[in-house]
Amino acid sequence: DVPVAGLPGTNQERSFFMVKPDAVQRGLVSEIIGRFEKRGYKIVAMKMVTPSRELIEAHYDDLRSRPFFEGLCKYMSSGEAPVVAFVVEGKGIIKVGRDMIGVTDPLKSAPGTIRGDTGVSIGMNSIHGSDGVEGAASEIPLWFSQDEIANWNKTADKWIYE
Ligand code: IDP
Ligand code: MG
Repeated sequence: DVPVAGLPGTNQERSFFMVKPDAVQRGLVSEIIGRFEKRGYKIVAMKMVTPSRELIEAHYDDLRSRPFFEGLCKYMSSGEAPVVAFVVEGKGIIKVGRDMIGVTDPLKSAPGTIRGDTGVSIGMNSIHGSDGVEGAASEIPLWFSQDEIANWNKTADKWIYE
C-alpha cells in the first residue's frame, strides 16, 4: 500500500484539497472535484466535514501571525456550510494542483484556473490545495485517518500513464 501521505515524485504522489464553505454554498463541489477527475487524477479520499475551530487553526497554523487569521478561521469554521476535504493522487499533483487552483487572489488568477473561474474575493477563494511536499504530508493525516484513505487500483490508469 501507498503510505497515507503518498510518494512524492512518483505516480503515487498525493496532495490535500478542500472545497471551501463559500464554494459549497454556491453549488461548486462537482465543478471543482470534476476538474481533477477530468485531468486523469485519482481521488483516494473524500468527505464532507463541518470543521471545528481547532481543526481550522491547526490546518492554518503557519498563518497565525497574519492579520486575516481570525477572519479566515471564522469563515472556515462558521458552521454555516461544511467543507469537502479530498485527497488526490497522481503524477505531479502537488504542483499541478496549485496550477489548477490559481494564485491566492482570484482577481489575479488566470481564467481557466479554479479561482480564476469562480471568484473575486481573496478570502472566499473556493478551494484549498497543499503548497508543497511538506504541506501535503502534514495536511493529509490532519484531515484523514488511515482507514479513510482508499488505496484502490484505477484500471483507467493504463490509458492515462504511458
Ligand atoms: P493559498 O490558499 O493560496 O495557499 P495562503 O497564503 O496559504 O493562500 O492563505 C490561506 C488562505 O487565507 C487563503 O486561501 C485565503 O482564503 C486566506 N487569505 C490569504 N490572504 C488573505 C488576505 O490578504 N485577506 C483575507 N484572506 C486571506
Ligand atoms: Mg496556503
